[in-house]
Parts: sequence; C-alpha cells; structure tokens
Amino acid sequence: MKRTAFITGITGQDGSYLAELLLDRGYDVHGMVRRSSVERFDRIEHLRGRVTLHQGDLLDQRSLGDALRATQPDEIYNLAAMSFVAVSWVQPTLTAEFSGVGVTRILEAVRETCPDARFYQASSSEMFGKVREVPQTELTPFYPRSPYGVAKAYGHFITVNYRESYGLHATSGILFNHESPRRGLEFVTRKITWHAAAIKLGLVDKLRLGNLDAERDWGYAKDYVEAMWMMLQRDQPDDFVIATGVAHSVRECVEIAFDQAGLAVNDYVETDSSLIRPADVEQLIGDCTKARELLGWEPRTNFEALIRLMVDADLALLTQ
Ligand code: NAP
Ligand code: F7E
Repeated sequence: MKRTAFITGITGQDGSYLAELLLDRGYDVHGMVRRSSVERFDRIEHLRGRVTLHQGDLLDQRSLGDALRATQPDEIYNLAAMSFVAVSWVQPTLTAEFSGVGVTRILEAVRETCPDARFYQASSSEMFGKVREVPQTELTPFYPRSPYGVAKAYGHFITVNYRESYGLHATSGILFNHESPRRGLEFVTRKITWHAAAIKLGLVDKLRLGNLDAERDWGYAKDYVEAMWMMLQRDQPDDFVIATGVAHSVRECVEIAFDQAGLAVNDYVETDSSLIRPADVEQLIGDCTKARELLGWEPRTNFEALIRLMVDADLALLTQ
C-alpha cells in the first residue's frame, strides 16, 4: 500500500531533497508551508504538482493538528526550524519557540491525531558545542554554545521524553553540517561558493568572512536525507549521529572553492570582525559508527567533491 509522509520545512534545503527521495520511493508526500506575502517555494517548484501542501506554522498548535489530521501520515519528518545559528543571538526567544517548543507542539499534535505514526526530529551537532569529547557520538554530553544549540537540545530531549513517556515511535537524528547547491546563501559554504562564482564572473569583488579557523564535519545534504528515511524504517525508534568523521576548516573551504573557480584567494578574501559570533563552536567531528552498523548508512560524498560541485552549480546559476 502507498505510504504517506508529512514534512515540516519542506521548502528548506533538506525538506526539498527529502521530498524528492520519498516521491522516488513511491510515497504520497505532504508538506507544511507557512504563509508569506510573497510565496518563496523555489526549492520545491519542480515538485509542485506532485506534493500536497498544507498551511501551518510551528507556532500555531491548531494548524499542526489540522494538517496531521487531514494527512494521516505513516511518517512525519520535523525539519522546520530557525536554522541559522548567527541569527539565534538576534532572535533568541523566537528561536526557542520555533526550534525548541515547536517540537513539543508537533509531538502533542502527533499524540492527538496520529499516535502510531513514526516521527523524525532534526537534531543538530550544534548541541555538542564546546565539545566534551572528540569525536562526538550519541553518548557525548551536550554543551550548546548558541541560543540555537540550546533550543535544539530542548527539541532533542522532548523527543526522547515523548518516546519514553508515551511510547511514540520518535527518533532523533543528530546531523552534522550538510550542504548542497540548495543551501541558504547565509551559511558559510554556500556564501563561499557563491562568491567564488560571482567574483569569477565579475559580479562582485570581495568575500568577507568571520572565523576562518572554525572546523566542521561537512557532508552532502542528499546523502543525509537518506539517513533520515533509513532511521524511520527501523521498528525500534532511536537516536543516531550522522556525519562523515572528517573535519575541515573554513579556510580550507575557501581554498578549494577559489581553486575550482580558478582564482587566487589572497586577492579577494577579507576577514570582518562583525561576522565573529558571540561564542563560536571551534571544531565538530562526528562518529557515525552506530548509523553504519544499524542502518547500513555511509556518507558517499567527500568535502572536496562537495565544495567543487557547489562552485560549479553557482557558476551555472549565475550564468543563466
Ligand atoms: P533551512 O533550509 O533553513 O529550512 C528550514 C525550513 O523550516 C524552511 O522550510 C522554513 O520555511 C521552515 N520554517 C522555519 N520556521 C518555521 C515555522 N515557524 N513554521 C513552519 N516552518 C518553518 O534548513 P535545513 O538546512 O533544510 O535544515 C533542516 C532542519 O535540520 C532544521 O531543523 C535544521 O535546524 C536542522 N539541521 C540542519 C543541519 C544542516 O547542516 N543543514 C544540521 C543539523 C540540523 P520558510 O521557507 O518559510 O522559511
Ligand atoms: O557556520 C564560521 C562560523 O553558519 C559554520 C546550520 O545548518 O550547521 C549549521 O550551523 C562556521 C561557524 O553553520 C562566516 O563562525 C566564518 O564557525 O555555515 P555556518 P553552523 O553555524 O555550523 C549546524 C549543524 C546546524 O544545525 C545549523 O542549522 O563558519 N564562519 N565566517 C561563518 N559562518 C557564516 N555563516 N558566515 C560567515 O561569513
């Protein structure tokens, strides 16, 4: 029988790739979108005729219940969040509402309308923050370093708590940074690849960055949404780290991107102290042994290939 999936955050980077994956696997795909005076569905424009969209917002309990009642999903992927760490200091309480308490709202709506559905929560490596051990696993204690990380830690534990309190099939994926040509322009990899392409084409002349020494375990979003789906295919709900196990610096990202564009870094890149965060996460490296062993999941795209493909995509985008 055709299975039904419901995705919050379907207009985001991950939501759009996950919708494609689920359609390919024969699902009836529903997504939640929030009202805006200008409709911005660029990432799912090519899927518009194949997915059903429901108006809703993580701030609005009624809309969550109504959308789930109408959909009666087998699987729910809660990807919606205020996902940009830097802005979480500017809008700390709104971030807590979206990315923290919003998880309780949707879990309550699940309990009320479809308690047998399988639920996925988009948890984050930002919860490890000022890391307690290297590499980070499912058992590493959290020490978040931003209002975003704190909100995600709440979302993570409320998911665990509803699994243990009410027997919901609720799973939390602790995903390390993952990028793609659909990544928002404000995140560092895409900011770098877009600028490398734009400088190459003579559209802009500088790239200003903050902390070049920060290191992240960066993977490809397409590989990571597959892990989300794999987690919900298990009869046992659980928590999984999804990562590549290799960290690179922002500086290395710049070097690869500018090399791909055929540009010399020193001519174009400047540091800007206004882009330094009140508290940064210096290094994240994940250990995805549990996912390898229990899900059979493997990252397929390495960092260098990822950054090069993103530069090529930005060059193509800007020459359209
Ligand atoms: P993204 O591109 O920023 O997408 C976020 C999505 O959430 C968008 O569809 C956005 O809708 C929606 N949204 C935001 N606030 C909402 C609200 N109040 N009600 C309903 N929808 C709302 O993020 P992403 O990179 O795809 O990430 C997906 C999820 O994984 C997020 O929860 C993020 O925090 C988490 N995560 C991401 C990474 C990563 O490296 N990408 C790593 C770990 C965890 P609009 O289009 O209307 O803005
Ligand atoms: O920053 C440094 C910055 O904004 C990465 C989100 O998807 O992954 C993401 O959060 C690093 C930081 O991602 C600039 O200080 C330097 O150390 O690309 P980012 P993030 O903060 O790691 C986690 C796992 C999530 O869950 C989040 O939703 O790069 N950096 N210069 C810069 N960062 C930005 N954005 N812009 C700069 O100019």
